[in-house]
Amino acid sequence: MPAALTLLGCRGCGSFIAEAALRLADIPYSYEETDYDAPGPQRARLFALNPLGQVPTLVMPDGAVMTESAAIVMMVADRAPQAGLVPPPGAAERNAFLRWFVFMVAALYPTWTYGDNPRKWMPEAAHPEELRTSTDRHRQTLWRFVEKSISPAPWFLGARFSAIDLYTGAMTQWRPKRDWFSAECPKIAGVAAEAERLPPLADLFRQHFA
Ligand SMILES: N[C@@H](CCC(=O)N[C@@H](CS)C(=O)NCC(=O)O)C(=O)O
Repeated sequence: MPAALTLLGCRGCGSFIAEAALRLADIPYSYEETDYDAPGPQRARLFALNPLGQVPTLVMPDGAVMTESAAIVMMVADRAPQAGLVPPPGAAERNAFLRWFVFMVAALYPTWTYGDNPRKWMPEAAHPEELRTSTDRHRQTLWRFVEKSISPAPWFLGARFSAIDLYTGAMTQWRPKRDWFSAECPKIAGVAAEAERLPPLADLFRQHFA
């Protein structure tokens, strides 16, 4: 039995997505809680493994490092297609999956990256918080666009579960948070609620977001 994967993550963060994928795939892993903002040995370890200082960061049994939630999801799907994370080539949902999967990581995720800690990106600026305001606003525009585009039944892609439901479940916990989605984007809120009810993930959702 090879040594388990090691996931560096933090409570309530996007590492939840990688962890949920590993659980759905029944792939054993060990977990290291890593506060990417708190100086100390764990943060130093994170930066040594991933110069972006981001979670999820995954260390493979042979010491190789994987970063980027989407890459980790694809790797897990390769190893465990039965987990249903990625519709396979030829599946009716494949193109929609590719589109929204990349949208989650390429369009939505950076709005938090740049908005969470605006001073990091604008150290000289008199009002760095304006970057948070503008990225928060942009994110709401993006979510409203998603809301108009999808017809969940009950999953983001329709009848088929996919990793996008994990992104939706986690990202709707972040600004502008669940109440906003319930009021403004009920279809997205419904997808998130459905993901939270997945039996293998209910505990994990609670650990990260309760
Ligand atoms: N593109 C990366 C983004 C990961 C990311 O931004 N993670 C956040 C936590 S939710 C983080 O580590 N932020 C710290 C930082 O960017 O300095 C992915 O999809 O994994």
